[in-house]
Order: sequence, then C-alpha cells, then structure tokens
Amino acid sequence: MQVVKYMFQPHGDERGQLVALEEFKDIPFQIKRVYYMYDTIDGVTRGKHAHKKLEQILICIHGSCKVRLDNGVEKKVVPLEKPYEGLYIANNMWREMYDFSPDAVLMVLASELYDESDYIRDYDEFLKMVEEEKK
Ligand code: T46
Repeated sequence: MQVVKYMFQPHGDERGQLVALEEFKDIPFQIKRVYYMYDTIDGVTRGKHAHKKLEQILICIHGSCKVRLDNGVEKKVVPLEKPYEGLYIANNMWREMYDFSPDAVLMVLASELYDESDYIRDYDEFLKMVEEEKK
C-alpha cells in the first residue's frame, strides 16, 4: 500500500508560519467541505469506516494523532505530527484515527459534501466491496 503524504510549503517569516492550500494545486481535488475535531477524549478511536466515493486530506494542525489505513489487504499506521503535512485518503480505504494528544486538532479537507450513504461502517461489508472491486 502506498501512503500519500503531502508536505505543504510553509510561508515563514519573522512573524511565524502560514500554510495556504488551494484546490487542484496543493490539494488534488475540489474542496467541498472542511471539518475538524478537537478535545478528543484520551484513548478514543474515531473513524472505523470507509467511503465509497469520498477523497480527503487529513492535517493535524495542532498536536498529534495516528491514522491506521487498511485497504482490505494491508494495514499501515501513519503518524500526523506537523501542521504542514497532509495525509491523502482515497475512497475504498478503511481508516481509524487514534492516539490523539490532548491538544490535537485534526482538520479534514473533503472532496464531497456530507453524505451518510457514502459511508461503509461494517468491516465485513468493506472487505466484500474490496473483493468485488478486484473482479
Ligand atoms: C472520516 C474521518 C476522517 C456532520 O454532520 N457533518 C460532517 O461533515 C461530518 C464529518 C460529521 N457530521 C456529524 C455526523 C456525526 O453525528 O458529526 C458527527 C461525528 O461524525 P463521525 O462519527 O462520522 O466522525 P468520525 O471522526 O468517526 O469520522 C470523520 C468523518 O465522518 C469521516 O468521513 O473519514 O472523520
């Protein structure tokens, strides 16, 4: 499994750092939605689903967390620790976010509006879909 991590360009000067993200330039899709999570309770695992169509970029803009990616065959753990790095997650990929630091703010740029019917929340259903895709 290939993990796609983007290293964004910080525009640093004597005042500090600024990262700017533009769709189709820094981000490989049109950004239709932005959401973020914070105050995550210690020990919690979020996610535990895949998406049929949605593509996303996850950026831990403060603090740190880990993301477990699972394509149905292989699993990989990706730490997110810098506000200038973004993890690309394609569709058909099971994801779990965990090990959030108390100060973590995980921001997500999404290619689609919120749509509950795009979620696959059952792991066996996810594995079936992966098998179907191979045919
Ligand atoms: C994903 C991972 C990385 C909305 O109303 N609008 C939204 O755009 C989102 C994302 C969520 N919600 C509501 C639905 C739930 O009542 O917020 C609540 C928490 O959402 P959820 O349990 O889906 O959160 P996570 O952290 O498990 O998953 C989220 C995204 O839903 C998902 O697409 O890939 O972050």
